Amino acid sequence: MQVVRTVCPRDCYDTCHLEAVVEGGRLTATRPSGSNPLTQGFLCARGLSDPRRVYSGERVLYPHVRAGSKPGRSFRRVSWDEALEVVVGRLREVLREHGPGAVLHVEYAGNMGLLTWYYPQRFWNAIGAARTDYSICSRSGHEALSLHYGLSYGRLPWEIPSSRLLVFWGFNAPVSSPHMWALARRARGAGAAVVAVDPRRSEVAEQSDLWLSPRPGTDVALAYGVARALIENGWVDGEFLSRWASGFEEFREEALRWGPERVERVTGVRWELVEELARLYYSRKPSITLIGFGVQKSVHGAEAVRAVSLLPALVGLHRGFYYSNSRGWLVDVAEVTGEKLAKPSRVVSQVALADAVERGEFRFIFVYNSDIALTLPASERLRRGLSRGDVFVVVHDTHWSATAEYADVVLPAPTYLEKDDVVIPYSHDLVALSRRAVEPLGESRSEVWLACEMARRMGLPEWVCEDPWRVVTRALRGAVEGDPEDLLRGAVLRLRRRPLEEYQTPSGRVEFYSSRALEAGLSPLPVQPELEVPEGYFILLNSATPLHTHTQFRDVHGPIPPVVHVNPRDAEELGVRSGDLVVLSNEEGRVVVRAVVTDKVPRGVLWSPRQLVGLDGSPQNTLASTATQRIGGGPTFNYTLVRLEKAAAGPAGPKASAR
Ligand SMILES: Nc1nc2c(c(=O)[nH]1)N[C@H]1C(S)=C(S)[C@@H](COP(=O)(O)OP(=O)(O)OC[C@H]3O[C@@H](n4cnc5c(=O)[nH]c(N)nc54)[C@H](O)[C@@H]3O)O[C@H]1N2
Ligand SMILES: Nc1nc2c(c(=O)[nH]1)N[C@H]1C(S)=C(S)[C@@H](COP(=O)(O)OP(=O)(O)OC[C@H]3O[C@@H](n4cnc5c(=O)[nH]c(N)nc54)[C@H](O)[C@@H]3O)O[C@H]1N2
Ligand code: SF4
Ligand SMILES: [Mo]
Repeated sequence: MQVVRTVCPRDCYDTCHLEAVVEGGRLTATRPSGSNPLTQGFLCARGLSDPRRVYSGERVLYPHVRAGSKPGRSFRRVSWDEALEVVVGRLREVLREHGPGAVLHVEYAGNMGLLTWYYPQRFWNAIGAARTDYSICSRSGHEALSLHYGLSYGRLPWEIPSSRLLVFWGFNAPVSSPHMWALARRARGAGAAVVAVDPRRSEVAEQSDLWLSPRPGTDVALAYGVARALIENGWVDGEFLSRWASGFEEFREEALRWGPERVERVTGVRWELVEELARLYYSRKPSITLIGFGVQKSVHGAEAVRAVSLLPALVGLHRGFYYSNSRGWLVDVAEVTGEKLAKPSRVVSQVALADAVERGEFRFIFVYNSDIALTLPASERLRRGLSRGDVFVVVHDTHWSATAEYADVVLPAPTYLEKDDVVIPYSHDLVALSRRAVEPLGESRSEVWLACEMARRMGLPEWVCEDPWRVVTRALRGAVEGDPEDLLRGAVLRLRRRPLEEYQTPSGRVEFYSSRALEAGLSPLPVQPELEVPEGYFILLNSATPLHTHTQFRDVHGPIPPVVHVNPRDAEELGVRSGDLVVLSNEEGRVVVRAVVTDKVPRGVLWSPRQLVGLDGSPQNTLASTATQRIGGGPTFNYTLVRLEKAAAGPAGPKASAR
């Protein structure tokens, strides 16, 4: 038996360290490793079932070329050589006839490794292909924070246990960050108060000392309410504000406009609770406000992040929030992607990708590390675009993704347990090698190998294919304490970060009144736009479930539950009972799911596990809008407007491509 120390590279707050147990060349188990204190001796259900995912029947093991029409899984197995000849041949043709702007690479964080995610971009940057703006997940919030704080980094998880107040604002940590949540529970055991701000009674709301349930998209109003209560009660830290902040007067004036009546009317939260939260902010220091990606994926999510992030500054805390620390590290990612040596020809919206693909703006689309046919908005239109006769689609994935059903060529990739990589976490600051435990399955080949092989066949310059470890160590030099080369020898290194009291704004202070926003033609203060839900529509929220990472693990844990939560009074009005089939619909399309009648959601609000596939085979994201937020271009998944009605008698039979 052999034990290999490695790192989970999944798009997850926790970036666990784990041990892979290998017997006779076969991975038999994964278990927590002690080298990362955040892992705390446990893995989540996904980390524990990695061996099953590695050996899943859904693995892509060989290169395949399409043999039937799209969508579908009719492919012919071919050699790597033949597959690459087809891919490179078509790529050359498109470049010659339409230029690099007609070539698009789309990827995201299926595996966050520098070599898996970033290194292959050297190839695409060298030919000047178009890329996306990475707006799908957290970008709007990063941009929002940078308006007031400069960079968006905040507190580290290590500070959670000694905090006296933890405010989870639109962040369902028990599900989306089980290890940070475990630290929060420890803090609570030691007397800390835990607060949840979430429209629905989420897992975090159920386990909190105080739960505020604002209407979706009204967090700015709520934050101004808390600010007003702090100001009126004389609970703000005047000394801190005069030394470290600017624009407080303007902010104060606006906050005072948010009196109890107005806040209650807009948010639906009783003033008593608003004041209670303000009191906790004042009386329980230090606190951390953990701002979720969830609250930020709303109609004015970036505005919400702006407003919420300013609350801890009012009570005198330097960056008293956590959002994501990825922009606080000094890692030179552009070194890995080769952006320094070559630039993409154009950058397109990832959120609105369906619009561009449907219009036929690309002739060649290369997808890796992302399952766009399920995860991007307006799935039906995106799928129509991927099925166009004039577009050639290549997918490089570990598993048969939904997007592979729209591919012309599918190439097999090794999972993280079959290759070496380095993962940069976004919450904690520990870096270790994500080490290969077993040989790549079938004929799967890594992203690095593929990029180099394509570069060679295309005759691209040598820098594209520079030794990956040389590239990684260069990107990490100065960014970690110690020698990056020690990673290869099994060291756990700490990322260096900028000081908490350093603000990279033009004034060098926390700018309550943001000069950058003003310059960009935005409101310098956070704004709460008026929201009106059209008659007959509900707001559909959707968030993560414990057994899946986005679309992954359906092969191991079964489908993402195709259900929708409906408030009992809404259900009664619509004549819907638990277990009924219902149709969710809007201008983009329709999805059939099963109703669960529950008071976990308030009236007018629905909730579904995100990225589910409906019982009619339609993805949830058929309903999601390609509208982008003004700040950061982010999505509005948590403000998806839908109608709900009982499905006509007779179950909607699943379609063939119900994946
Ligand atoms: N309705 C709704 N939709 C959403 C969201 C929402 O809240 N609601 N959230 C959005 C957010 S926040 C995100 S981050 C996106 C995520 O969207 P995606 O990035 O598309 O996420 P996954 O479905 O996990 O797709 C990752 C793919 O990478 C593959 N993969 C895993 N490891 C490797 C590897 O080592 N190499 C290669 N080549 N492939 C690998 C997996 O098999 C999988 O097919 O979804 C977005 N979509
Ligand atoms: N198990 C699991 N964990 C994951 C992932 C996964 O797929 N599975 N994905 C990872 C990724 S890529 C991401 S982006 C994160 C996301 O993780 P989180 O940041 O926790 O985000 P969500 O789960 O999308 O939503 C969190 C909460 O926001 C609430 N919410 C929705 N709209 C609003 C609003 O207007 N105001 C407020 N205050 N709250 C609102 C929702 O009801 C939900 O309970 O999780 C990461 N962790
Ligand atoms: S998915 Fe997240 S919580 Fe689960 S093992 Fe990986 S890093 Fe840890
Ligand atoms: Mo995400």
